[in-house]
Amino acid sequence: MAARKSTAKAKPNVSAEELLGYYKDMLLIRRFEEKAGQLYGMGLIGGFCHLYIGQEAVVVGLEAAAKEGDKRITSYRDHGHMLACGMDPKGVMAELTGREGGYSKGKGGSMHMFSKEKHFYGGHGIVAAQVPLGAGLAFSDKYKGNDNVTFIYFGDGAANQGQVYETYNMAELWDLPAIFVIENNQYAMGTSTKRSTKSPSYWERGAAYGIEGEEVDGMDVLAVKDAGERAVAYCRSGKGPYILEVMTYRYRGHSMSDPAKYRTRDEVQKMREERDAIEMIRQMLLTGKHATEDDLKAVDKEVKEIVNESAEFAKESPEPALEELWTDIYAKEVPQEAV
Ligand SMILES: Cc1ncc(C[n+]2csc(CCOP(=O)(O)OP(=O)(O)O)c2C)c(N)n1
Ligand SMILES: [Mg+2]
Repeated sequence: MAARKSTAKAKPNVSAEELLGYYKDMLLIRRFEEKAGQLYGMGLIGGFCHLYIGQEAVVVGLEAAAKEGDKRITSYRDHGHMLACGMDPKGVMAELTGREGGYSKGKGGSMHMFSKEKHFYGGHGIVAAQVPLGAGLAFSDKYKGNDNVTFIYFGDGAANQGQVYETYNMAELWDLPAIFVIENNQYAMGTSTKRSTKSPSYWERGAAYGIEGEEVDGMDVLAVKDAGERAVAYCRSGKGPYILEVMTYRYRGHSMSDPAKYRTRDEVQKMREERDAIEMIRQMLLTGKHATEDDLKAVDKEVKEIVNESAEFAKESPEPALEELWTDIYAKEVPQEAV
């Protein structure tokens, strides 16, 4: 096996239409997350809420490499993944506000949403728990004999967990069509990767199990798409799993309750100014004369409308009825004294 590090800069072999599509998809995630942040501040969203701002290119780039029937599973930082695979922003926002119109009828919240239709399997609050579950999803496709793949997203912090390596071992042994996507945003809550491992890169650890992999610039949606296509082609052809370590950065705190004292404002500002994925595509569209400022303004407006509508829907949708406490639970019979 030959694990390798991708150094080739992606060639933008995409049409203007596709570029504009990635711009719109990334912008939708960013504006949606900003709105979620606002609603949280207003007390309309309770509990935990982990925003994906800064990491948009990862999921948009990889979704561009996916086809119908491919599956995805991720952690609690999941709103972007849901929007990118085509779930309805209204249903996602209403779940955030704990309302009936949400994907889990308002009973799951930010970290627990699913869509069978879009093959989105959560939303998992336990760090790395989605990794073996994702291997199970990949196993089901292998068992059924189709050529679908499963994208298993997890963070740099999760990448230090034991269950990840048990999963690598089985996934390679069984040649599972699993793409392990390590979203390396450089921090696990307040712990920087420099403080949590001496290993220079996470994707190289796959070599111990014979798994192919590469590092990707996660602030460049085209590079992500390019690497995603390589990973997908490899997995679909039955060669087994693949690891993508996508180098990215989160602009906001770990969750809404994180004051982010473990890094400087300058560090965040520098990333925003010099490496922002949305800005990069914006410039590419303008300098390549694929779009005018007015075209981009129209996209911004359209995205804003979608997000505002989702927020309105989320505010107007009723809270779940009290009886809903006794549905979607494991107990077949509810003790009557509890009703
Ligand atoms: C098993 C377990 N241990 C600890 C936690 C608390 N916790 C929640 S998120 C997190 C950090 C994970 O960081 P990373 O995997 O890099 O993902 P990111 O938040 O950066 O997306 C920790 C320690 C948890 N939820 N589950
Ligand atoms: Mg992280």
